[in-house]
Amino acid sequence: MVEIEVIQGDITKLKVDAIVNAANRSLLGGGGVDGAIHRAAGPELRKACIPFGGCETGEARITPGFRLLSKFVIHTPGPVYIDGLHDEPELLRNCYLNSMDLAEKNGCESIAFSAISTGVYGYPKKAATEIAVETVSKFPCQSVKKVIFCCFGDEMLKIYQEVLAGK
Ligand code: AR6
Repeated sequence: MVEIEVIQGDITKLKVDAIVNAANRSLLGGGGVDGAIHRAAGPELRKACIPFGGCETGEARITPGFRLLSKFVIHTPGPVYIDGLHDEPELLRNCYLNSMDLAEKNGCESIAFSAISTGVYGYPKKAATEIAVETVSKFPCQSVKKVIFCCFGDEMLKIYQEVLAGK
């Protein structure tokens, strides 16, 4: 079974095989964790994303990590939360599934997720965390041995800890 760890910190500092970026559909950078990842990886990251021509919500693309310590960056645009009745749960689940799939296809052993859609895109934090934890826990991992949920603040950390403890 895959090992799941929750940490609080900056995902750009992690030395793992892949970090997952909460991107937008342009894949060309933005604010939040996306901006932090592009700044830390350097301009090569944006150049590597241009040929994709964007990415649909819930899908994922992989690039090298360039100046990051992580070997790869997996970019996935999460859903903008409207009211929960616009396929948001399924789209968010797809972000985690497609990211795990790319990590597997690229032989990753460790992967760190940011809390996709829980910032600017407004997904209720606890509901998003339940989807993240459930989807990753049930994923049929082969090469991936360790999944890290990287929380940026106390509130998010507490929510992940509660969800993992089944509360
Ligand atoms: N390390 C880890 N987590 C972080 C970091 C960091 N350095 N910085 C922020 N977070 P958001 P979204 C957390 O808004 O909601 C961008 O402009 C943050 O606290 O980055 O999916 C994109 O280009 C929150 O819990 O992503 C899109 O346009 C989580 O990362 C849009 O925002 C996600 O927050 C995507 O919105």
